[in-house]
Amino acid sequence: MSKAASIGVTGLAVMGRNLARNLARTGHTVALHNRSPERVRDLVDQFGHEGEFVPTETAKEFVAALERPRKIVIMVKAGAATDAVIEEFAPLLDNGDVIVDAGNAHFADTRRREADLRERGLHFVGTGVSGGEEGALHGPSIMPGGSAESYASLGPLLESISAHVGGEPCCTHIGADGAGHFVKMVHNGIEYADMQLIAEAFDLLRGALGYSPAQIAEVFRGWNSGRLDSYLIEITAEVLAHTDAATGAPFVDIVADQAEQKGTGRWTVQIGLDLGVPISGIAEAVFARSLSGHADLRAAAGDLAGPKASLLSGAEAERFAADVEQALYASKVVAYAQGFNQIQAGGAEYGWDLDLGAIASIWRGGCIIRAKFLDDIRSAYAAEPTLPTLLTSGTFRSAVEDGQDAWRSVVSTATRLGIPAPGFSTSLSYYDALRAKRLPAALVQGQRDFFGAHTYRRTDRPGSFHTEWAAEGRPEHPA
Ligand code: NBP
Repeated sequence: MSKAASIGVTGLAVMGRNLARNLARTGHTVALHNRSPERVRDLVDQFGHEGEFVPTETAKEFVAALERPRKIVIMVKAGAATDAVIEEFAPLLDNGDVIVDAGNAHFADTRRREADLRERGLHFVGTGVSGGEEGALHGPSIMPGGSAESYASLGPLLESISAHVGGEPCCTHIGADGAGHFVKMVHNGIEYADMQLIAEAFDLLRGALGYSPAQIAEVFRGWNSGRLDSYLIEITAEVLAHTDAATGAPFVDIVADQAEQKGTGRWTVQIGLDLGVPISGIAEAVFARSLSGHADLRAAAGDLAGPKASLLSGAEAERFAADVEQALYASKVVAYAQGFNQIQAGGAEYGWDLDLGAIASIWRGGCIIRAKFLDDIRSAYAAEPTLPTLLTSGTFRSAVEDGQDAWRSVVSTATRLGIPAPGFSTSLSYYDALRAKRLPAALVQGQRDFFGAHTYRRTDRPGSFHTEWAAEGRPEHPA
């Protein structure tokens, strides 16, 4: 008779298998299950020596292998498969058992599932897991939602397998029901923006200075030893330095320039719109991927005229790489400021008591956006938990204010040379819009009142006003 398993994993494709191995390597006894039992056998054959596994073939066997309260991690394709697996296991479980969905579920589905399972006496913990397959094996960033009670029994287990930074686990209880998956969704939206901004920096260095991918890799390596130090900058340098074995060409030049997406970035933007949070940097990143994929549209418009452009020269060329670093940093601050505002708005809408500093803290290791930068975000929220925007906190304010001339210069160079830089430009516009004393929104309200009697508020007295445009609004036309 095998030892009772402290946790079980069902769904043993790449993510589930690596998470199960991570749990076993960390000293937990792990029950294994998968719809097709071959995956269970393969895992035990290849990695059985790594720790204590309890292989099972049926749902009943799997449930029987677990100590109580049972903890089952589901790691299957998000959507209908998750519901199917929940319905397979829930009837076999007892009050107080915990079902963890570690797939990339939409947080609204997680809220629905949590409410349903709570009614049935079970805990449901929608959990964001970031870091891809390597993270799952060596220590991901883990964002569990669900009840505080479920975290009391599950948390130590998850913390033990998460990445650690400075001895602290990259896992914390995010908040009730769908909070974990919501935060993971915004994490992915920020990841889209971060990647887009880095890609724009590459395009600008190439288009304005004529640098080769290998030269740009060197620039990025330099940046990676400063304030932009991050996993994404590090891997970008690797990708840019890579040569295609078949052709000898820079790898980046033989890859089709159509970026794909699995959908979490799109969700972030959709929810941003629903919550009314301006996440323009994240939205531009999602649209930039979408635009890149419209091959027919691009082919049809490919011969449109552009500016007569030549490479930069002289002093402008000399300082351009440093300017791009400043623009990248400032635009990145905007992307994170917008993402954290969306998290704040989600917390307010769904009644989650979110600790923004703790969220920044668990993104410092294991996940794709891990970066030194997140330490500063953590400090900013520690100093002021209800900070309205990261842009106004000490470190970020001074960095962005000091870098704004370079930021503006890079955006105007991009415009002058006809190099698309949607992430840099929209971030700068966001910065300028936030600091503007008056916005042309006043005129938009006037237009709305004119054609639709939508009313407006005045700057000089409270209340709601409408102008009788036909009677008093139209100026006399000269005869
Ligand atoms: P997949 O998303 O490719 O899913 C494959 C797994 O789902 C297999 O175990 C498969 O069983 C199972 N499954 C399916 Br499909 N339909 C099922 C059903 N109706 N009933 C029971 N099981 C079913 O695996 P993955 O790439 O390992 O990702 C797992 C989860 O982790 C997803 O939600 C994904 O979004 C998320 N995630 C992935 C990454 C990543 O880098 N890949 C990162 C972060 C999160 P079978 O073996 O019998 O076909």
